[in-house]
Amino acid sequence: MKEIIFVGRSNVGKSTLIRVLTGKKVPVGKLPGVTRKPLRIPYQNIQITDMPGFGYMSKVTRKGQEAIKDNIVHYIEDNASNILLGVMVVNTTSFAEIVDRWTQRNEIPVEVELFEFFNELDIDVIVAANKMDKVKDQDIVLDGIAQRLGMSPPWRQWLDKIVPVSAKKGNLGELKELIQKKMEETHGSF
Ligand SMILES: Nc1nc2c(ncn2[C@@H]2O[C@H](COP(=O)(O)OP(=O)(O)OP(=O)(O)O)[C@@H](O)[C@H]2O)c(=O)[nH]1
Ligand SMILES: [Mg+2]
Repeated sequence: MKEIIFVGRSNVGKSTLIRVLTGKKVPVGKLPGVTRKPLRIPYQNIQITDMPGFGYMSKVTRKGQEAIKDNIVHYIEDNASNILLGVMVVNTTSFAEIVDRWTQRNEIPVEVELFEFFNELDIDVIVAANKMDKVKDQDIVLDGIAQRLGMSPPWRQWLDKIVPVSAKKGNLGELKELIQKKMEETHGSF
């Protein structure tokens, strides 16, 4: 079955977003590390996959975190032919700071790596810029996200790639329409 996969750092709101989108009672929580293995949720004639988050999690060692990231990469690799779309969820309030911290250490930030990985595998990817309810200078912050993912600002040039949302407020912005469009585009080919 074709699938749309939601990935992102832990606690960014992947599961909450899927809850709003599908209306299904997907487990969510305040602490990072709620979703521990890929959870498949039926949605129309496809499945939505809620992935565990990568990065910091209470009670998980650095090595454990690394293993979770590797599992995500392998999952995408193994299922690439079935994946219609990747939705990379980011916490808009902390994205720039985290990416810059990694870059200063000469490490490739996981979100940048994953974004490029989807592109390499020719899988369409949308960045859901979540927690917009907490963001003040929205255009400036969204420009910063675009730029760090290799898309030159202004972010509004990338309306089919970057979608501001607030899962907590039930605001999916254009995400639902973009997903619908993607599903219709591929209709008939599966
Ligand atoms: N302010 C705000 N909080 C949000 C938003 N979306 C989710 N949250 C909160 O963020 C926390 C984490 O939400 P989850 O949906 O469990 O996050 P997740 O990305 O699935 O986390 P893991 O499963 O641990 O990887 C919860 O306390 C949510 O209420 C949002 O749009 N705005
Ligand atoms: Mg989750």
